[in-house]
Amino acid sequence: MLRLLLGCFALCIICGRSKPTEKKSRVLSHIQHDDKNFDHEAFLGLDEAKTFEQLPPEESRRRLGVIVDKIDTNRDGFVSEDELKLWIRRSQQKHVDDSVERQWNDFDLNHDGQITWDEYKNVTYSSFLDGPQTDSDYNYTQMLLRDERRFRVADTNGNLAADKHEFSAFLHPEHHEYMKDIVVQETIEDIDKNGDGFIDLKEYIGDMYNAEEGEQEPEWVETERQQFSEFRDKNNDGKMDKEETLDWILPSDYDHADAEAKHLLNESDANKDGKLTKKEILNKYEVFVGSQVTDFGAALMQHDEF
Ligand SMILES: *[C@@H]1O[C@H](CO)[C@@H](O)[C@H](O)[C@H]1NC(C)=O
Ligand SMILES: *[C@@H]1O[C@H](CO)[C@@H](O)[C@H](O)[C@H]1NC(C)=O
Ligand SMILES: *[C@@H]1O[C@H](CO)[C@@H](O)[C@H](O)[C@H]1NC(C)=O
Ligand SMILES: [Ca+2]
Ligand SMILES: [Ca+2]
Repeated sequence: MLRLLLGCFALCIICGRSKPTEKKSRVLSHIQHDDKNFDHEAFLGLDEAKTFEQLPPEESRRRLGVIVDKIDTNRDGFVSEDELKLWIRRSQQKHVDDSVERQWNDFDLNHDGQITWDEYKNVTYSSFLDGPQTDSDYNYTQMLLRDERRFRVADTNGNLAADKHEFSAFLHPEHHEYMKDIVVQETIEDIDKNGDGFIDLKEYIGDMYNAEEGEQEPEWVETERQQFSEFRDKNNDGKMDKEETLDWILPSDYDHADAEAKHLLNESDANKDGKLTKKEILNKYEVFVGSQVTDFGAALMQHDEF
């Protein structure tokens, strides 16, 4: 499964402008064990998914019907796998673009169409810069350094100011080839507790699961251990290096849109002819748009309400 990287951003916004970001939740491992919401987000985009979760089933179906007509770009009355894939790609891109647009004015204080590092820093870390707190759970100094490092990588022309494309790369580095190294570096730093620059098995599991006193270990934890040995640690030296970590978080042979399209098709193609009618889709509307708010869905909603 693909490991999800959330930009530092979502959390920054809920905590209010004055607090920096919580980097460690960039990684949402539990998503791996809950496919359902993943589909809805991929299919609808985050904002739409949120809206749909509030709708009664009839209205949800009606709106899905409208979407189906849009997906069927060649208007042959069927939704093909390619059309589905294209739609999902567009939803993903839209989500990224929307998030940049939405946040732009909060940071571009002087409205000159650039977000300078100073602007970003002042907005995100204002209370810390006013007077460093000591009672915090977070090391703001470290987070600020990390943000600056990422900002400098995103800032391709090195003028310490981000245009929309650079700011998008800063917020959503996992979507940009040139941000790959910094994504890997941050991921390793998050998980590498003993500071040797590698992720060993204990650290890998520790990132997703911490045994509570007396609790029976869930089965997926053992599965993850096997995953580590069989797939993650390719050279079998007991730890993941940069290259192995990259393969894990941004596997080059994994296309999220492709996987989601196949998954949605398989779930709803009742007559197994390899394409979907509107009826087939509406019959499985809960697969496409969901039917209830889960904890995870609720958490995502908060991120967007500001
Ligand atoms: C950032 O804050 C400092 C201190 O308040 C101020 O001097 C500086 O002008 C601010 N920079 C920007 C770009 O707003
Ligand atoms: C916070 O991070 C900075 C920079 O990495 C480090 O020098 C400092 O010791 C850390 N402070 C605490 C309290 O861990
Ligand atoms: C396809 O869907 C069926 C149930 O509709 C499920 O049992 C099967 O595992 C799915 N296959 C894939 C490859 O997702
Ligand atoms: Ca500016
Ligand atoms: Ca290895």
